[in-house]
Amino acid sequence: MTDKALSGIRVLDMTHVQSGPTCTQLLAWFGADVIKVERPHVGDATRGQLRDIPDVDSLYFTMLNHNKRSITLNPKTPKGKEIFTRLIEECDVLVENFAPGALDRMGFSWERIQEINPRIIYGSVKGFGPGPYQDCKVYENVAQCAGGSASTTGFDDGPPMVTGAQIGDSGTGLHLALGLVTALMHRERSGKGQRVECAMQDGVLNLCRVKLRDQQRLSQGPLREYPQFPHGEFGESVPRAGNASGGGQPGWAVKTKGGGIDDYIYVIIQPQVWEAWMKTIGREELISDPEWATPEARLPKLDQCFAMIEEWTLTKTKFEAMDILNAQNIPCGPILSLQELAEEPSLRDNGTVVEVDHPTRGPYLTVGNPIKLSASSTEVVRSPLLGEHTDEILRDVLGFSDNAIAEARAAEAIGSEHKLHEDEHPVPMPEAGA
Ligand code: CAO
Repeated sequence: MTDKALSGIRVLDMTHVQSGPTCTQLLAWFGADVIKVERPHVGDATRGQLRDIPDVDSLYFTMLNHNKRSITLNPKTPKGKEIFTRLIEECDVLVENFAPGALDRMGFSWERIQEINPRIIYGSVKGFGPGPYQDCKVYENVAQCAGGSASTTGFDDGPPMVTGAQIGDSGTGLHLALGLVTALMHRERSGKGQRVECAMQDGVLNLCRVKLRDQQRLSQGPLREYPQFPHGEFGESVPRAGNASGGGQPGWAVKTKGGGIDDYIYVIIQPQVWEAWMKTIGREELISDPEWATPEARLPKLDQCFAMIEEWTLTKTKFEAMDILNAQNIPCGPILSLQELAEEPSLRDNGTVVEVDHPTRGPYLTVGNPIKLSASSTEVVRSPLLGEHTDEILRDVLGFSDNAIAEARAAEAIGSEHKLHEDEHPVPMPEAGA
């Protein structure tokens, strides 16, 4: 791990569910020593959520907590507070995404944390920033709705729609990871830590930036690239745009041969490829026809353009269409199902889809690090079992003796899961520190 970009950085990871864990997983992939603190005998709630195999850590948990070590610790007990304080002293970054005020209620306000370690960087995810909703608990879809994504996703005649991409949770985790690394760089110069806060609503709105662009354009007239133009109605706010492109080039998802639910290809009509398009679909007469030849002429009848294209794409599979269109530099992309993505050899080859072995669940597929650094490669290591590294962390990071560990356990500051696992599972435990 010594050559990794973040090696030497120690992260006290108080995160749970999805938003926080995605952030600390990225830091771990870049080489930080991420110590995940979990409630004794309970752990991150996702360990038990959406379980596919009884009594085994769920894929929800395993896929968000790679390359971390797990300690079970209760900072609400007197001995637990002592240990947690020592960990704050030894760590560079503390990250949490509890409901507002939870860490303060444990006795660790930002002021107290700074007092313990003025160099520490404290990152947190909350649903909302300061304002009327600052005390609310928030999950993914709530953030998508509150951040502008749901009102602008879906079709004009349908309800607001959430998206499958976890832009509220994983999107905010990404924002936070950037904030933490930036704060670490700032600490190099200032010697001081700082607080980094990311609100899920803000993160989603940031990803909906172009929709706020459109909101302001709307006051100058209809949004001519939206499917509502020219026949539909525009109200006072940005409407749902179906599959229309969010940029300046018209695009749409058209059906392909096969008739399956994912037999579609997304196609874009740039002015410079109009000729290639018309030749490909056998409508050469429209190349120079003034009714069709310019973007302005096509704009009011984009639906007819895509209908013509679809007549052709219906004669090809999405992969055949890809080959033909890419050869002519026509921007397009197949609608890929998760099954197709899981089986795609190029994603396996470049480490984006990875198979990982786990001592109690066996092999499973996961998404590896999508950020590739040339001098800091990522090896995806399975997620830790609950409390797997409790003793190791107390010994190696805090210098605890066996007696001190036993005392902490007797005081119920730390859990005894590691022992429980050994009793319950005949599978030999992996080496600590994996
Ligand atoms: N030892 C003892 N207690 C612990 C502990 C530990 N190691 N770790 C956590 N706890 C306690 C907390 O102190 C808290 O107790 P109090 O309420 O008494 O202060 C309690 O566990 C539960 O924490 P929580 O309120 O954060 O958890 P929840 O399940 O009720 O809410 C969530 C979950 C996600 C809605 C909430 O944490 C939240 O809004 N977080 C911020 C936004 C966020 O990240 N959302 C993304 C979630 S993923 O979709």
